[in-house]
Amino acid sequence: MSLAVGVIGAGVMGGFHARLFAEEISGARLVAVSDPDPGRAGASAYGAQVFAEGLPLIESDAVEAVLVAAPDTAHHDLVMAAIRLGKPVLCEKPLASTVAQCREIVEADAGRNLVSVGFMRRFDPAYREMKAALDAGRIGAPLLIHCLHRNREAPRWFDGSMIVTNAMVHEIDICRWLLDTEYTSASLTQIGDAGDMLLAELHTDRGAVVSVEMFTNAAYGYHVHAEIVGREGTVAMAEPAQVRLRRGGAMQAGYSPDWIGRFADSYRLQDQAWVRACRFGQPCEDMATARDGLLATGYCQQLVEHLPAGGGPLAPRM
Ligand code: ISE
Repeated sequence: MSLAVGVIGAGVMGGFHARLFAEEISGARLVAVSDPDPGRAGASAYGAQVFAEGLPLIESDAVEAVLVAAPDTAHHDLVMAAIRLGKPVLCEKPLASTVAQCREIVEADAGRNLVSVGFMRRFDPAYREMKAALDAGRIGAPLLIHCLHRNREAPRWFDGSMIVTNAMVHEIDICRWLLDTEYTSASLTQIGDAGDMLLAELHTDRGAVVSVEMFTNAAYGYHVHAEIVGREGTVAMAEPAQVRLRRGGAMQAGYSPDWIGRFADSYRLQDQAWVRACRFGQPCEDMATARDGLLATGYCQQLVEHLPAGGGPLAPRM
């Protein structure tokens, strides 16, 4: 029998996940969508039941598993409700807004493994190939990861810390996963006075360094790139565009306007892996756990605290 999934939140992310469960993910069916805006909920529901709020959706007997794509501040209560009812929950990042809230979730989930966090880059074919090359020893010991993360335009509601908590959090998670490491210190340079460019250098407990250029108003498109430099070689992402347009003496490759275009396959593969794990009761290898969500929120909080001083020590907050 297929897994009955309810999606909480019908904004850009919730709407996208709802479509995946309704149309693309095998072994799943979309049975409910909730959003305070009935028009938005209806448009993402594909005929499934519509709720105005997330809690009744979680409590509904028709819902077996829950995807949370509600505003960040609502994550904690919704995830805790799903744990209380013993329902698997895949929560968009961040797991919760504060370290204390994440810790509460980790404790409630201990030994049950009901909680997954949507760090979808772990399912991106390019990152996975880079990790496979690294783990197979093809580039020798890793020394440095160069990361670049550019958004076309920062949303109007981005505050000074969201360049870290909303955007750079992906590099924090994916580089921990790639290198199987924890961070020990950071140096941070804010470039310009618009608060939209940050250069971070993160040191790890295995000696490798992670450098991240974050630019949230890059104008030309959405662009994420990474290269791992090892002792015996490097492995880097190819530019993601699938085609090249040649015309008038020039060659062009397009960038998608946002992360949904660039990471559509990652979301699909992540949601598929989650559904498979829920249906067959197996742990989903590579999926970020509640503990990974706690660690990511903890590092972000420390980085935000270090922003004014330009850096400082980091430690995994458990
Ligand atoms: C956004 O919230 C995401 O999660 C995207 O994956 C990320 O690349 C972007 O910078 C964030 O604003």
